[in-house]
Parts: sequence; structure tokens; C-alpha cells
Amino acid sequence: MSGPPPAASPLRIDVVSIFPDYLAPLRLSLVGRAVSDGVIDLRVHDLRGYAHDRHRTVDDAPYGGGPGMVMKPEPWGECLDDVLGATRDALLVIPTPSGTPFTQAQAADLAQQRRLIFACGRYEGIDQRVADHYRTRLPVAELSIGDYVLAGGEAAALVMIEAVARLVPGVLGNADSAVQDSFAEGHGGLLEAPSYTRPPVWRGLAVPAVLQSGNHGAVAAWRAEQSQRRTAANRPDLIPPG
Ligand code: JAH
Repeated sequence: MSGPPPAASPLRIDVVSIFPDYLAPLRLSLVGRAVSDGVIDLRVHDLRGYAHDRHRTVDDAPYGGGPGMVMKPEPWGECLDDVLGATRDALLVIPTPSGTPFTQAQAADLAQQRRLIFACGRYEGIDQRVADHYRTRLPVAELSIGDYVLAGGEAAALVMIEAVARLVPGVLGNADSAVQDSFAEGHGGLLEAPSYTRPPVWRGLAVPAVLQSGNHGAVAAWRAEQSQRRTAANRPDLIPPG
């Protein structure tokens, strides 16, 4: 079947990693279809291709001592210079547990960019001079997807790219756009009410009667109450101070 025509100006996403195969899931599902359709121009780069020695070394011991290894700046500089070319019209994203929080609002911001470059570190992270140098050439965002430490930035990049991609025009179908709108509004910053589908009774558990009543006002009121209860129970930090 013929898909939609390629986007006039696709969002270009470059990802740099020493494990380029880690980004293979970006060829699947929703993001994969956007790539196949030309709505997203995805390019994955192997940082090791920019190492110089026979062992393709990309790491070294940390100045000041301490455990683990740090990614050397030179391969990153040569790789990012190559990926960037002459452009400053890009945002460089560095996933790191020391970054500012990645939120839905951040995802919406990233979806407005023409180009995103994800620099995925491993070991104890990338020599800080890489972020500091590129900040003199283009916007750089050191972003955290949550308060836990991963083995590298790749899994965080997958998360951020999926969250961004579904906000890019032409990635979701029309049916899903409405869903996206309701999430964007975020129920006034509260969690979603639970969802149900057929059958009406499953393993003795009934779908709440109000959802089958056809009374749209009653459904909306029930969902608002469920949102409030769930948010209070699971995310009290999201409840506005009263
Ligand atoms: C770990 C480079 N916020 C989640 C997150 C993001 C990145 C990393 N860890 C956690 C990470 C090691 C090296 C990045």
C-alpha cells in the first residue's frame, strides 16, 4: 500500500553511540513508520569510527580519581563536527542523570526543532568539555529522564525520541491526534482515569456502569473524580496546593 507522501521538511534526528545496534527499535512501530514514511530522517552513527588507535579507545581514567572511566573528548569532537557540518540549526541533547528533567513540555519543545542530535555516553559519562564546547556553537540540553542511573544514554534517548516523535505532525493518525490533545492538556496536570473495553464482565470484574450509561456528563464527572483519586494516591506531588 502507498503510504503518505514524504514530509516537506522531515525532522532530522542523529544519534551517536558506541552501540549503534541499541537504536534498532527506532525502526519499529510508530517511530519506525515515521522513518519509513520520511517524516523523520533518522541517522545513527558509531562513535568508534572516530577513535584513532588500533583498539578504537573512547574512554580514559577520570582526572581527580574515582571509579570507572570517562569518555574522551576527541572522538566526540570529530564525530559531532562531522554530524553537524556547517549548521548551527540543531539542538544537541546529552542524556545524563545530572541533567534537567525531561517532561512532556520538553518533548513538545524538541518536536518544534528542525534537527536533534543525541550524544549517548557510556561508562561514567562524557568529558564535560564536550557539552561546554558545543554550547558555544549551538543549544545544548543535558537531560534526565528520571532519578536512576542507566548503563548509558541510549535507553534514555529511545525514550525521548519516542515521546518527541508522536508529537511531530504526520506521525500519529487522525484518530490518535485527539488522544494526544487530551494528554497535552494533561487533565489540568492530573493523571488519566482508567480505561476499559469489551467484554462488559471479565473474570467476574464488571466495567463501571456509568461508562455504559451513555450519559456523557456523568462519564466526564466520573473520570474527573478518578483522575483526582489516582493522582492523590500515585502522584501527590502533582496535586496543586490548596
Ligand atoms: C548513564 C551516560 N536519566 C536517566 C539516565 C540517563 C543517562 C544515563 N543514566 C541515566 C547515563 C551512564 C552514562 C548516561
